[in-house]
Amino acid sequence: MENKKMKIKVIHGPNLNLLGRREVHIYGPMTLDQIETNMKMVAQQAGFDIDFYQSNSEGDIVDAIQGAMEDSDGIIINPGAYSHYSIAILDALRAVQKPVVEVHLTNIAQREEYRRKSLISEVAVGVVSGFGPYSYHLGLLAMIQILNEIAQQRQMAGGRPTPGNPANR
Ligand code: CA2
Repeated sequence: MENKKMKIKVIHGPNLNLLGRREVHIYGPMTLDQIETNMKMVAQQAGFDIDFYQSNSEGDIVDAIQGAMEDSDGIIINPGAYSHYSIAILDALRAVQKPVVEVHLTNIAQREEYRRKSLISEVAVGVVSGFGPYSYHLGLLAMIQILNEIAQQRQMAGGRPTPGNPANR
């Protein structure tokens, strides 16, 4: 039987639906649709399924993260402004126990004081910040690498999970 493809869930937080249409001087001219089209191409070429979700509501994002527990192998998330204060999103990401890659269009370390700290980074395998839409691309390459490593380790372990492996987060 053919192996089922691994699936990556990409979650975008509040206001990211406005990309390319407002504040182009900060976030660039590319729309969310364009970013997703590029990511889809890369993911499919690498043999992964990918799906996308955007919401302006914290609770809906928590629901989407919980959904990933059932249907996804890894999460790429730009939590938007929630990065800086949402313990609910942090808790959900911790609970799902899937690898998380956090992405930001801007370099949050260079921005206003209140944007410099992301609560979410605590549960992320890694963070890509400051490369505009390319942050998503780099985040996706990182996730592909992480999931390929997990698949390889599972194969070596004869299909059994490999406890204690940071890549399992
Ligand atoms: O740099 C990032 O990716 C951010 O997550 C973007 C968030 C911001 O609150 C974070 O501090 C850093 C804001 C996304 C808002 O996106 C807009 C796009 C176009 C027009 C208005 C907002």
